[in-house]
Amino acid sequence: MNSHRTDAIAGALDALRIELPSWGFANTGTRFGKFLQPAAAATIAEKFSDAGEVHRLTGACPTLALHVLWDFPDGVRSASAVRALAGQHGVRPGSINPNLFEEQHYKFGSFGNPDPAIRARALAHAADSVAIARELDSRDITLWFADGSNYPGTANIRQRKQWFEEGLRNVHTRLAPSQRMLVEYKPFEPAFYHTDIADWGMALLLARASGPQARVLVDTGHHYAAQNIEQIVAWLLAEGMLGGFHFNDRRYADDDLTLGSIDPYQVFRIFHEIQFFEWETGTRADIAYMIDQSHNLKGKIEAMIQTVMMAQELYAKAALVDHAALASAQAHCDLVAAESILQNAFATDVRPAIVEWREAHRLPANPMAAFRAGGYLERITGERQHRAAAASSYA
Ligand code: RM4
Ligand code: MN
Ligand code: MN
Repeated sequence: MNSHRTDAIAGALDALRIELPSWGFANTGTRFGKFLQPAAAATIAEKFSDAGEVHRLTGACPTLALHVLWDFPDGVRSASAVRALAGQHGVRPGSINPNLFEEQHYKFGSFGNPDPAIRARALAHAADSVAIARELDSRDITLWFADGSNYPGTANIRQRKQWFEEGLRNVHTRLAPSQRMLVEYKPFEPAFYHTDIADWGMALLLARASGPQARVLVDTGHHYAAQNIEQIVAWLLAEGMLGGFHFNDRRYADDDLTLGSIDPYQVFRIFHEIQFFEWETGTRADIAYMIDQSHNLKGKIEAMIQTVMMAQELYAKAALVDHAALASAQAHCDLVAAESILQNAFATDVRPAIVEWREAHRLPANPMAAFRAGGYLERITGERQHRAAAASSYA
């Protein structure tokens, strides 16, 4: 590979930062059961420690996404303890995720609940989440809602849309000028007839209605089969409304499989749209990349390292697209040339260039092998296994 191409890869990798999810290190399961792992993290300290290990090996994960209900048992009063842990493990607090779906009172929804007292509770929780984020200098509040209905006729869809607009506008008024709120969408589950924020168009309208610091969050798993996610990404970029991603892969629905495990070409195409936009506009897209996976079968830390390595590989491949040649082929409707530019970039083995980048940054050439040889897993297994069965939350 010539130096122009290795430089393009190094530049891309320097810019790619991937946030880890605190819930990805804890015991989780499916609706049907949980298979507990002796090394799973049960405390916020252990989650920071595991995230610190992933960052130490990959150099790409300086922040940890936090879930308010699971990681801040005393709400904003837990923030100082979290800040101390962050300092200790070299990983900063990342996005703050309110939990508006797990408690009993959210049975019929949160921001869209017909009961005004429950809507007020949901707003108070969202306000607490913003306060936590301010306290920790976290930039993004990530809002995902389980709200929806299971049976036709049981919910007033237009009324609920209005409640969502009011609620999100209210959250927006609490943001500091440097903060953002990211609105996530999901077509179904846990509600199976309608979801209040079902797709990117609804999330976009709600984000626009909320205020200038709101953006849309694209969870790669939250799409119908065969949906063209990179087109959604391109439109959101063009509208200046793409705020972030939740990385995972899907075969059927919200499977939360490892990124790129099913369709790496799709992830490549998403990264290509982002880098093409950046080349065309001469600006950097301000996008928060986060992982949203909680593995039940794979080792949790290994699955995170695997995801980061896959994201780096696909991002590096996208950096090899010759944008000027692509623009020219598109302008001349040279379909085969244009398509081949993408295919050739995707087919390039970028791993040697990534190893060079790692070595230049004094990182292990193979983070997964380094993890397996490093003894961290054995140490935490010894420390944690005695109470693994006792400790388990949703995530
Ligand atoms: C949802 C969505 C959210 C995540 C919850 C637990 O499907 O992806 O981002 O926080 O799951
Ligand atoms: Mn998500
Ligand atoms: Mn999801």
